[in-house]
Amino acid sequence: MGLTIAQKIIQAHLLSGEMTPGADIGLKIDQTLTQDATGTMAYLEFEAMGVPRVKTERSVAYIDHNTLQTGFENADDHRFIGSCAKKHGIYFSRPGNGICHQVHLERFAVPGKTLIGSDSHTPTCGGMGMLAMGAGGLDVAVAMGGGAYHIPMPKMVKINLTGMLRDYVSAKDVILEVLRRMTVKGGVGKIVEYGGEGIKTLSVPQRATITNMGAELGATTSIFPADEVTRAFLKAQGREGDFTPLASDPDASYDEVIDIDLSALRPAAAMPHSPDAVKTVEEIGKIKVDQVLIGSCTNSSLLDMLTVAEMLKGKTVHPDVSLGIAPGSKQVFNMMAECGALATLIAAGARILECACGPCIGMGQSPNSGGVSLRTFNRNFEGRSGTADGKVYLVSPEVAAASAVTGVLTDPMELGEAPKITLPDHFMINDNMIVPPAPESEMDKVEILRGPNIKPFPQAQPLPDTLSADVLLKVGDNITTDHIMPAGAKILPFRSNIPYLSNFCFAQCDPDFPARCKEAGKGVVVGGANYGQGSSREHAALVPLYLGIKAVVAKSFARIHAANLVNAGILPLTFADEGDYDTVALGDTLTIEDAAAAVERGDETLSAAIGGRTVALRCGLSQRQREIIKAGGLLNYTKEHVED
Ligand code: MIC
Ligand code: SF4
Repeated sequence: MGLTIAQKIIQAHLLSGEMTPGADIGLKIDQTLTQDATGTMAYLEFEAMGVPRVKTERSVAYIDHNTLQTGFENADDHRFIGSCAKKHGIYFSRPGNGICHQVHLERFAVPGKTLIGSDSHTPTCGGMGMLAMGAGGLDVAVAMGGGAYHIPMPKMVKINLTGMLRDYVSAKDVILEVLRRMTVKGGVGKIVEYGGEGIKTLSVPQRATITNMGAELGATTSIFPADEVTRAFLKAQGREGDFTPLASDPDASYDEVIDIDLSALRPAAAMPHSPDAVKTVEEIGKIKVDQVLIGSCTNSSLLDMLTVAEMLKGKTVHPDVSLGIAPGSKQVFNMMAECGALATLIAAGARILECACGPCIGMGQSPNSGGVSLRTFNRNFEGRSGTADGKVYLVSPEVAAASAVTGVLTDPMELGEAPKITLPDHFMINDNMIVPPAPESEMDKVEILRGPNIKPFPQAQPLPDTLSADVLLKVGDNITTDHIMPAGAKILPFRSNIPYLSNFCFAQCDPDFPARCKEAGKGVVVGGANYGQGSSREHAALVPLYLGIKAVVAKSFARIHAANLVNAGILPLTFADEGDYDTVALGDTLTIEDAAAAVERGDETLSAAIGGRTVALRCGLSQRQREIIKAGGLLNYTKEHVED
């Protein structure tokens, strides 16, 4: 039987396991990336493993998240990451060079290779036929050290694109349509592959918008074939030599096929507060808008910026609207400056922000109280903007630009003729903000520069024989890692200080949770379906570990978060009968006799006494994950297996 694109890449990188859906597979990782909000921890973990130089083909450390620098903390972290990069063989993308995913796509992505990144939007490079996955920092550290990356073998979904996007309808509208159909948990355990005649009409930046926001489906990753469109993009980036064609076999079989006619799509928006709450702009109607923000790793390419500039030419931003624009990379920014697009945007009244994540992660530009903010970003979780009652709608650059001028949510199809933007034959190539590592012969001379904000990370403990702890929190469905460990300008600077971060754990759901944990000394969290969706931040596991959380019992988990819990030595369990979720109350004591032995034996069902009743809990861990739990987390496990 033929193979899908992802199966081909997996087969070529398979170090352990069989390609049967759900089975644990270990993959050889060719490239890694980190960003600064997860990077400090990842490099501390890499140091703790004791491997002197990275063993990957290419590892890159980006600084793009914490660039507000309201105190010394972020600048210290940047310096620390820069020095680690130099010493250990990692390329360092300096602050100002752009958002990791945009820069990686432009300068490093290679079709057919594997990439993991300590950021959930790493699948962006799937737009170029790369198997690119988000992972926890510790998994990235292990991959840098030459270890395999383990995932459950995903099922395959094919999205068959036909037709062609109409004027003013954008790649963003394609992924919004996929989200509308599949929902934020519809992609869990799956890889989404795009194919069909329609893909030929989509450029690499458009494809990357689609694979980027595939993260919001909960999918393991999303991928496009590498074809002549890919070759042209690589050639324009001066990297034609990196091109290899890649396509699925004609008889490849998929677990699910979804057909989308591009010509039938209309400009759409994801309404507050979930990326799958999608309606067309026409259906939502002309609501008043307070803020428009254009940028983020989803929509900050040159194509996006030139489209917006063309739509704003000779216009003025509506008096009631604040328009902010953050280009995705220095390459994009520089080219906008050269061709005059930047001047057009300035003239229209846009507030130009540095090329970084910025407002996407709540680093500035929080909207006014109750304000409506249209953003070309990928997440609109409640409170993520920094304004608790802000209402964030996720839209395309075209909808954003049209609405910035009218002051109300506007379907750009109502405007006149659409601008026709073509990508250049040659991008401006200047990698002067990417610092290469020191040669191996000089690595010993490089001093690691540590700031006072870097605190030791918590050490996981092996599972006790009898697990007995109180339920210290009960939450509902679709809890995001932004709920578990919020980001934003006030908290993000402390990503390397777990004790301080712990004061904000679950702040939005229950501000008393940290104090309750500290008093109890140990505890259990109970969650609904898709627990831990969203970001890859391992802080959402490390902070609960620090607070003494021993297990999380949920209806189901998002992939990266479940892996992060195991890596931190916290046991993720699901209710065998989802109805039991309703019977558990805050304060109940959960006891699993013989927990360590049952996990080690490979028991798939554990019997728990919760509040006087007996409840069956499922333990869906692979053999390797069971050993990690037994060892007390991935770091201990890796140290034990260092000779393997
Ligand atoms: C996000 O978009 O939520 C982030 C910030 O990029 C995170 C990473 C982090 O929390 O540092 C992600 O997507 O993984
Ligand atoms: Fe940065 Fe936002 Fe992309 Fe996360 S989603 S990497 S915060 S731009």
